[in-house]
Amino acid sequence: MSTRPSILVARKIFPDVVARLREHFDVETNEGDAPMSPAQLIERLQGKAGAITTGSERVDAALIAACPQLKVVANIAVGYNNFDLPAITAAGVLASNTPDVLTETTADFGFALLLATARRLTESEHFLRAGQWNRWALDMFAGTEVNGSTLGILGMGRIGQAIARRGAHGFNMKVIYHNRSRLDAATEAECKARYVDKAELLKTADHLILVLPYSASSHHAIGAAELAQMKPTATLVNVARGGIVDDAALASALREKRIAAAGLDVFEGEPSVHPGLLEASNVVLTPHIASATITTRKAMANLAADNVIAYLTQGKMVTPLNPQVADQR
Ligand code: 8YV
Repeated sequence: MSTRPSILVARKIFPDVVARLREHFDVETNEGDAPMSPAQLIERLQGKAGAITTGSERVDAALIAACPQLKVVANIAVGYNNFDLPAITAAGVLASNTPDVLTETTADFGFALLLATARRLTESEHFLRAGQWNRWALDMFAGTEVNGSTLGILGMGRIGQAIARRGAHGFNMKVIYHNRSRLDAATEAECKARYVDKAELLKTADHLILVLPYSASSHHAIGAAELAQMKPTATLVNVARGGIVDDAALASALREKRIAAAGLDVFEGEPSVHPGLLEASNVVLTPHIASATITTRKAMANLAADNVIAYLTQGKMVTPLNPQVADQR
C-alpha cells in the first residue's frame, strides 16, 4: 500500500498542475468536472489528507467532522465564503486561498464590465445581430459618460485599489470609496481615492462597483433602500459575490429605471439567475469569469497546489487563511 498522502482535486484543473501534485501524492481528480453534492464530496474525501476546492464546494462543520484524516483544504479562489473557517480551524485543518495572483485580471474585468454597462455594449450588439440596424438616431444606445465621472468603490482591498488606479489614472475619474477600514494616506494618494461614508458613496457615484467579500454582514449590502439612494443615471457593477446584491430588488430597480444599468458577474444562487435580470435589457450578465484568463486561472491552480505541497511535505503554507493551525503542529 502507498505511504504517500492521498488528495482530492474536486474540480477539473490543468493537467500540468495535476502532474505536479502527482510527484508528491496519490491524486484523485474529477475529470467529468460536475460539481459534487455534499455527500459525494464527503465520500470522495475519505482517507484524503488534502482537498483542492473551488467556490462550488462547501467545506463546513459537517464535512470536517466526517473527514477526520483531512489536514488541508486549498481553495482556488481569493474569496472563501464556501469555507466555514472557524469550524475548519477548530478541527486543526489548514485552509488557504489564492490572493494576489488574480488582482489585476479581476480589476481589468471589473473595468470591462463597467465600460460595457455604461456604454450599453451587449444591448447594442444584440440589436445589431438581430438585424435591427436599419435606422440610426443621434441618441441611439446613448449611454453614460465614464471618463471624468465619479467612480464609487465599495470594498477597498487589493482588487478595489487596482480598480481605483484604473479609474483615476486611466480614465481621469474622481474616485470615492467606502470600506470597513480606511486606507493609509499613502495608499489613498496613490489610488487618488477619497474615503466617504456609505450614504455619500451611494448618493454621489456615477458608477458604483462592488468588490467586498461576502459574509453575513455584507449580505444584501445593496438592497432596495440602497438602490433608492443611487442616482437614476447611475450604473452598478458587481464582481464580488452573489448575495451582496439583493437580485430581486435590483431587477425591480432596473425595470423601473430607478438606476440606469447594471453589470453583474456574480448572482444569488448562481448558476441560476433571477428571471427579472434575464429579462432586463439594461443589464450586462457574465457567468462569474472575472478572474478567467488562462494565465491567471493557471496561477490560481498552481498556488493552491503549492499550498498543499508545502503543507503536507514541509508543514508550511504559502497563503494560509488560518496560519495558527500550522503554528500549533
Ligand atoms: C474564482 C472568485 O474563479 O477568486 C474568487 O473569489 O470568485 C473567482 O476568481 C471562483 O470563485 C472559482 O473558485
